[in-house]
Amino acid sequence: MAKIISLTEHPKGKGFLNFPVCLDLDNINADIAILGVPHGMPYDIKDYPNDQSTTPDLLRQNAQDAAWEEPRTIKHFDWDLGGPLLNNKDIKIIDCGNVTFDINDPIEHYRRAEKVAKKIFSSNATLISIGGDHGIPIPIMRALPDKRPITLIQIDAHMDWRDEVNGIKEGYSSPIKRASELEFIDSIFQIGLRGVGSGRQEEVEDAINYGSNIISAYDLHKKGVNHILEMLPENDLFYVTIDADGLDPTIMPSVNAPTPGGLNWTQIRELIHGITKKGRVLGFDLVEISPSLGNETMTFIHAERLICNFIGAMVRAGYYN
Ligand SMILES: [Mn+2]
Repeated sequence: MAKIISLTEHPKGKGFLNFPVCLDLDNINADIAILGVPHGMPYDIKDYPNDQSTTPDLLRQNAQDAAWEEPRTIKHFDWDLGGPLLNNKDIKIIDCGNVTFDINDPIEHYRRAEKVAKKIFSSNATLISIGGDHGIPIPIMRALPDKRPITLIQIDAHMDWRDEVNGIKEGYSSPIKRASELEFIDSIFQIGLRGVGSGRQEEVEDAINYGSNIISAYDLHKKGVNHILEMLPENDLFYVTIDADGLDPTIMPSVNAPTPGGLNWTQIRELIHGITKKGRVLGFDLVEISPSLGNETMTFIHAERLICNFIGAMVRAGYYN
C-alpha cells in the first residue's frame, strides 16, 4: 500500500508551531494531533489539487514565521488566553503531516483521511484538521467515534447542503448534507450563513426538515454570541467545522466566495471559547483558504490565532487533566 502520510519539508523540519512531527500513526501518544488534509473531491479534474491544497504547508510556514524565536508563541503570555498557550501544563501536541493523494485513484485520499482520522480519534487525541476545501470534513466526520451522539457546529457563509454537484456527492457543497446522514450526529448548528450561494430553496427546506439550527450571520450580529452559545446542548460531544468564508472577508480575505457581513475576530474567539466550555470538542477543521487569491498573510494570521485559541481553550477547559 502506498504511504499514507507525508510531510512537506519545513525549514526547521518541524510541524505546526514547531510541535514534533509524528508519522507513526499506530503509536500516537498525544493530547492533540494536527493533520493536513490538502485534497477534497473537486467538481473538475483540473482541481486535483486545487488552490486550497497548498494551505496546510503554507499555514505551517506562516505560523512558523510568527513563532520566530522558537518558543514565543508557545511560551509567552497570550492575551487571547490569559497565559501561555498550554497554561504551563504538560500537554503533548503532534503534527501528523499531510494525507497524500493517489494520482491513480481519485478517492483514495478520502479513504486515507478516514483511516488516519480513525486512528487519531481512537487514540483519544483531539484532531485539528487543516484543509483543503470543504469536502475534507466528509471522511473526517465518518471517522468520529459512533458510540454517543455528537453535535455538529458549522461556521460558514454557506449551507453546504447540496446532495450532489455534477454527480459528485462528497465535494465542498455537500459536507453538512453528508453529516446529516450520519446516525451519530444528532444535531446540527449552522452559524454565519449569509449572502447568495447559501443553498437553493430546496437545500434550505431540506435543512429545515432535518431540524438544523440555522443561525444567519445577521442573527448572530443582532442577538450576540452568548445567545447562540445558550442554544447549544450542555455536556455534549462536539465536532466543529470552520469554513474560512464564515468569517468576515476583512479578516479572512483569501477565500473563493468572500461575502460581506461575516463573523468578526472577537465573535469567532468568543464562540471558540464558549463551545469548548460547553462540552468536549472531539475535533475541528479549518477549510477553504485559497492562498493565491491574495491577502493570504492576513488570512493566515487569523487562521493561526484561531487554532491557538482553540488549543488554549481546550487546555483550560480541562480536557487533558
Ligand atoms: Mn463551506
